Amino acid sequence: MRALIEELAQAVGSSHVLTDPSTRAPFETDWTRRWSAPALAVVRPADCDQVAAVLRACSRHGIGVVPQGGNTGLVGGSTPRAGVDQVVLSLTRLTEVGPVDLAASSVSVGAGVTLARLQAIAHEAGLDAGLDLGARDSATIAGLAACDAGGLRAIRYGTARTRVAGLRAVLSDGRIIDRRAGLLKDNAGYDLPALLIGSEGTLAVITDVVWRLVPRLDARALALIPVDGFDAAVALVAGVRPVLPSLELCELMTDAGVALTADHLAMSRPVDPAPAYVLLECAATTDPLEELAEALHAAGVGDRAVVATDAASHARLLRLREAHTEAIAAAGVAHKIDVGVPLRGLAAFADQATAIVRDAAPEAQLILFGHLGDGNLHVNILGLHDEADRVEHEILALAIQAGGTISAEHGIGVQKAEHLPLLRGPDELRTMADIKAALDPPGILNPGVLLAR
Ligand code: 2HG
Ligand code: ZN
Repeated sequence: MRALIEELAQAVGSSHVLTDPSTRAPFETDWTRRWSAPALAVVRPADCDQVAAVLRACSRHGIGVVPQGGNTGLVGGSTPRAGVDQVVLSLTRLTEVGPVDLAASSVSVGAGVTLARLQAIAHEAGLDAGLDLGARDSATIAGLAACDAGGLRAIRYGTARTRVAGLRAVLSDGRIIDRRAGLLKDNAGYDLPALLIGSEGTLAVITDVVWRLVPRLDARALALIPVDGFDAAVALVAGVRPVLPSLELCELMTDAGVALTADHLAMSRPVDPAPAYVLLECAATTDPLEELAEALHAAGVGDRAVVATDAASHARLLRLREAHTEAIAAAGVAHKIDVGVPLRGLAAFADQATAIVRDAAPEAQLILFGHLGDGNLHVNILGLHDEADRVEHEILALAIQAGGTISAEHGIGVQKAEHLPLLRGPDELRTMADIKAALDPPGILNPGVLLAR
């Protein structure tokens, strides 16, 4: 192993090859604390050429490489796995930012640029990133692209896939795919960048992304609406969505989540307890409040909606939803199951998932929340023990039965690699394995992630 460490030091400089356990530690455990294992080293290249040199060295030595950005993943996809010889390839030093191209409405950024920085760059240019999520201060652009992150505003702007206009990436043998032209129309051959989006670092290492920006909309209105349950929440979406072209956020919370999060934030609860809550935000160039109020009135919920009256109450209500993850993490190490379910089946799914948890672990605490407009539900369970695998399996199977998916935005990672065959048939899995073998012949990129070994 010493030969590899020396080659890595030659590639990136010895101060950027971390071998000491205490300096490696922050890169070896994920945000949830559920996934943790030692790496041989953490390597921190500064640019695309150094990434290629690192990958060539690891290929030669047959050592696994775990690409990592802000380490905000939730499914064990960007930290090492136990029993495998691997290095963590940290991309946080790739922070170059090109000029904003106003005509094309895009900007080229290095892999390690955080979402918050991209948002600030876009804002300065009168634009917006068109993607937003709670981990914005740490989550990095290449990670968002590699995992096809979705977040809070996907109903309007789509997921990361929609935002990526081009990218540059390195294959495990050092070959470079450079599609940074960022053209909207370019159908000359296979869309290799599209293949890398959502590949979770198993096919190539993304080093640069050309990000498509959207107009900045500063006039915003927000309302929190208590509802009688998930069916009522879905009915509310059906009522307001067609008449609210400015709708850009449509979130779902339950009483368990609101109580825990309000407590965690030491915030007084903004509404009386209800089985569920819908949070709606509209954004436009002129104040959309009237449009929102009319839609709520027409949907019959005008009198019970809590409408943000100023910037502070607006931020507080948004924070109540966003801080769910932090509040849950403060309460313990949760089992997180990120599913997508067609909206027509959401309420039945929630009832059945609740029954699964109650029957298997009556003491466990279930918190359901998520992106209602996308049918993307975050099933968080605190206090699962020996029954955890069974519960996870049953809930994933339930999502599939409902016509949904076992991963809506967090990815498959290590957590769900064994479950992927529940959803994708043998022909599709074989095709995925063939693609993996073609792009990563030595199989060193993120071993065990997405495709079980
Ligand atoms: C969110 O929507 C994130 O806040 C995290 O996707 C969800 O903690 C979770 O399960
Ligand atoms: Zn989410």
